[in-house]
This record gives sequence, C-alpha cells and structure tokens, in this order.
Amino acid sequence: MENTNSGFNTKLIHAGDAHDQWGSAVTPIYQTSTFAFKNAKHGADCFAGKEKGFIYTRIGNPTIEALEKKVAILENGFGGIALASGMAAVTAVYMTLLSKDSHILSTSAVYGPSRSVLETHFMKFGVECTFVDTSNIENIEKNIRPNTKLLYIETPGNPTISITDIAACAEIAHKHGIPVVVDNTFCSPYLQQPLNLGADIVLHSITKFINGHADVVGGVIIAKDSEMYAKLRKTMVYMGGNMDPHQAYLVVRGVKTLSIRIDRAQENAIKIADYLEAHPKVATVMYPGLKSHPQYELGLKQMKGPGAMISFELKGGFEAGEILMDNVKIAMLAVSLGGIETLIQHPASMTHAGMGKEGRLAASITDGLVRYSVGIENVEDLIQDLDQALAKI
Ligand code: LCS
Repeated sequence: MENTNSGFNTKLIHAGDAHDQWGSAVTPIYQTSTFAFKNAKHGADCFAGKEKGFIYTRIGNPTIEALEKKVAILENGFGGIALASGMAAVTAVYMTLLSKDSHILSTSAVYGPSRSVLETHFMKFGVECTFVDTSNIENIEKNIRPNTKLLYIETPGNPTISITDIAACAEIAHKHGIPVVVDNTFCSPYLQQPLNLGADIVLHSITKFINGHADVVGGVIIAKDSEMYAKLRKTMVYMGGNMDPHQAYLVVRGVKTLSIRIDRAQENAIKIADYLEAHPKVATVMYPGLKSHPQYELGLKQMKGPGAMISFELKGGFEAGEILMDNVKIAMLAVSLGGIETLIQHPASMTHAGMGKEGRLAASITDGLVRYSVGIENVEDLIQDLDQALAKI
C-alpha cells in the first residue's frame, strides 16, 4: 500500500487517490457497470488474476478502489472492501465468519440492526448468539464456547457510549483462536485504530464520520491480513453488496476533511457535555471526555480523543425526552450521526426500538435516553438551543 509513512492528514488527502491520464486533481467517477477487454487473452488474464484490470463494477471499479485503498491505509490494514451500506458490511462479516451451529459473542448495546439481523436471520440457519456488556472484560472469557467463531465489539457502543477494551478482548479471543471484529463507526480511524490494538477486522458505517455530510449511505470493511481480506471480498462480490462509483466519489471527497471536522465537533462536544452534566434536569451524561464516564481511563488509553457523540438521561424520562426533541431548533430530530450538522434522537423509539423493552433495558438503553451527535455549528448556539428546549420540560 502506498503512502504508509505519511502523517494521518496527508494520508486523508492523498492516499489511494486515482488520477486519470489528464492529471485530474481528484479521483474521477468511473460511472460504468463494465470494462472492455483489449482482446480475448486480456479478458482471460483479468479473470485469472494474472493481469491487474477491472472486469465488472460489482467486483471492482477504480473510483471504489480509490476509497477502499484510502480507508485501508487510514486503518493500517491490508485492504478495504466498500459496500452499499454499513449493514451490508456487518452482514458480509457475519456471512464470512459464521456457519451452521457456530456461536457469536457480541456487545449488548450494539447498533440495533447489527443484533436484529442475527436474531431474525442468522439464527434461522443455526447460528447461536450471546450479547453481553463487553465493557466488563470479565464477560468475555466466561461466555466463549467451543463453537464461538467471532467476537464482535462496538466501541464506543451505540447509543450507550460504553467503551470496550479492544486490546484485552483481542488477547482473550486469540487465546481461543477467535477473530475479533470492531465496529469503529463512532470513532473513525482518526480517533481509534482497532487493528493496531490487536483486532483482525474493522468495519464502519461510512454514512457517519468518514463521509460526514449526511448525503451518502455506505459501509466499509478493512482486514488486517490478505487471507481474511480475500474471504471478505468474495462474500461482498457474491452478496452483491458493492458500493456504487458515485457513492464512492462522494465519500472520497468527504473523508478528506475527517480530522478537521472531528476536531471541531469534538471541541463543541466537550463544552456541551460539561453544560449537560451541570444541568439540573439531566440525570446522567455518557461522554468519554467526562471523568464520570465509567471507562474514562480506558477511553484515554485507546482513543485519541473523546469524539462527538453524547448520550444523556433526562430526570423526567420518556416524556421529558419527547419535550426536548420537539423543542430543539438547531439540532435536527433525525437518526444517523457523525455529520457536520447536529442531530438528536431517541433510541428507545427509533434506532433501538426493534430490540423490545426487555432487551433494551438489559443493554442499558433506557426510555429516557437521548442521543446527541454534535456537529460543527457554533457551540454557543447549540448550548442556547438545548437550554431553551430543556427549560420547556
Ligand atoms: N454500525 C453502527 C455503529 C451504526 O451506528 C450504524 C447505523 C450501522 C452500523 C449501520 O450502518 P448503515 O447501514 O446505516 O450505514 N447507525 C444508525 C443510527 O444510529 N441511526 O441511524 C443509522
């Protein structure tokens, strides 16, 4: 992979970019479904892998490849695989590593559909699942079974912002020959690099911080080694979950500002978390930058910064949450996260509703929990917006 010795910001701008014969400054959009071979031998050699060439966009495309290379370099992995959505990335990982009668150990406060697809679809094919609070490392070893084939962690978790020790998980899982997958969506490679901490695979909903502009749905998987990469790519190609070239172009454009977007949003988030923690109507605030966060020290150790995601519990519960969401004027009442605009949502009735109340409470997703994705607006405006809305409760 090229550019591996440059600094992170240089990689953001230049790594993986594909320039055309005219010297295009940016990676062009190769909006084509298929690629003509020069002759029969060239076609045969491309299929046999003897010659580097593009065949068909589901298998590979120069614009998509530019994005895959860039993210793989940012995550310090062997190779990246871009997919149509974050859920396509999650499902491709499950399809690659799980088979009949195998067991997956996963974070209880994982993104709702990452859990639901196991419980509704994979269980039909005999897959067993256990969801535990992976932020308590004692829960890992004791829940490993002889048929455990995958340890899947999401850290910080969506929406509880609980933090799991990636290096400790990798150490335990590898003792049992189990690969570790980390959903790194909440941090992006700018704040956390799970492969450097011992994970085998990292994935993202690219929809969030990596693209950062709320105009693309996409996903990416990055494998640490060539063997795992080849297996995952085959799954993506067979599943037909490829990203589209135009989508990839937008993400290559969006990711270039990843570090400056996160720096600004994080600066805002630190001030907003302090404001919320001192507010009389707020019961608790979950933010890795607060000393009150249960895994504050671990966050300092494995993340470069506390990020831009805050969850908080209102003393007034569900009803107070509704009032807050109906009265904010700058924060948009919308799911998704990690964009330049501030978003607010209510996991119990939105992203995690599919888990049912019992499952939600077991994963600490209470009725009054509010998730706040901090954007890059002026922080005084965001605090004033929260202040006037909280005053209505
Ligand atoms: N992983 C995490 C941690 C996520 O937050 C999401 C989406 C996904 C995977 C799936 O990615 P997608 O297919 O949507 O690109 N999270 C969302 C959320 O919290 N609100 O809306 C979507």
